Amino acid sequence: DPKSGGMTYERYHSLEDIYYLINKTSQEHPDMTKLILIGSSFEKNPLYLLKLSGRRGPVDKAMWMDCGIHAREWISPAFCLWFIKYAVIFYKENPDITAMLDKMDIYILPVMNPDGYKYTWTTNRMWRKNRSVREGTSCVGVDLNRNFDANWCTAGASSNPCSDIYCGQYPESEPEVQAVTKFLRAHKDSIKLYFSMHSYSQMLLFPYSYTHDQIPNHSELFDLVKEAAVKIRRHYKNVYHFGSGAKTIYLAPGGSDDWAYDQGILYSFTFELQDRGRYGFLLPPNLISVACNEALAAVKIISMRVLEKLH
Ligand code: PAY
Ligand code: ZN
Repeated sequence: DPKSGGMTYERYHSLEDIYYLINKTSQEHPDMTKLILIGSSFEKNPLYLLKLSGRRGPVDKAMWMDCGIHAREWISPAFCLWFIKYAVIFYKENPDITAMLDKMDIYILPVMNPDGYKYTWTTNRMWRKNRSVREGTSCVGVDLNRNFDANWCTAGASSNPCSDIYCGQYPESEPEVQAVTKFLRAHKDSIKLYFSMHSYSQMLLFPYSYTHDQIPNHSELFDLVKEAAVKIRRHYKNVYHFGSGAKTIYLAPGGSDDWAYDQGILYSFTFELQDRGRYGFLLPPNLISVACNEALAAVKIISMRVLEKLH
């Protein structure tokens, strides 16, 4: 299939396999990649970022992409691996990925919630949160996408530790969120683009999710996600809905994309990958390649447009 470029990542990988794969990629492409440890999870699993760069001198722009905030959304880490593989294979072959890597550094966090991801492989496939424990409750886990300091724990989140959308004891209480916010704060002058990958629903979302208020550059981001959705529709015949999070899916305070936006990263997106509910979180492996290729098309078109604007 020319669209997949011969990529054979049509399976899901365990946490150990993912660590192995990103480590191997960084060793095979020392000229384009760098493995960066940004912290560790509640259960002390490492949080590795892979930094991708073109073969050129330093640049002042960067893009961030995280996957696997939610444990059960397996297509999300699969997409980060897909993107990494695509970047190292098609740098200097495909004009879009070449331009992206020549003009910006790309920071990729393949599994932001390693403890939860591991738990979905061993114990409960439908687990969403991390695996932090606290005194006074037997319920485990905080929803990392409710734990950022962005209208934290208002409507759309829960203060009940047993809830799947539990916001945590205070904003940034979780080590996974602390590691990400620390890195982003330290790099916020260079990071211009932010992507957070989730599933399912097939949606291209942008801030805000914590309020129905519009962001100042709403129409600009609306046009970007619209163009990406049209492209997916044309090439893959799949429908993606698009718009602000609050209006398109539901109120979700304390999310990473809203927090990044309020830090000044004005091109901030959350993607909900395949499917629209038939398999939901249990997307079968034979659908990985289409799901990843269409998401890749969206990341590429949005990144290319943003690079044109920033020029
Ligand atoms: O930015 O509005 C946003 C993200 C909203 C997501 C959330 O954090 O709740 C949406 C859900 C997700 O990907 O986690 C959607 C899935 C289907 C769910 O579990 O409800
Ligand atoms: Zn999610």
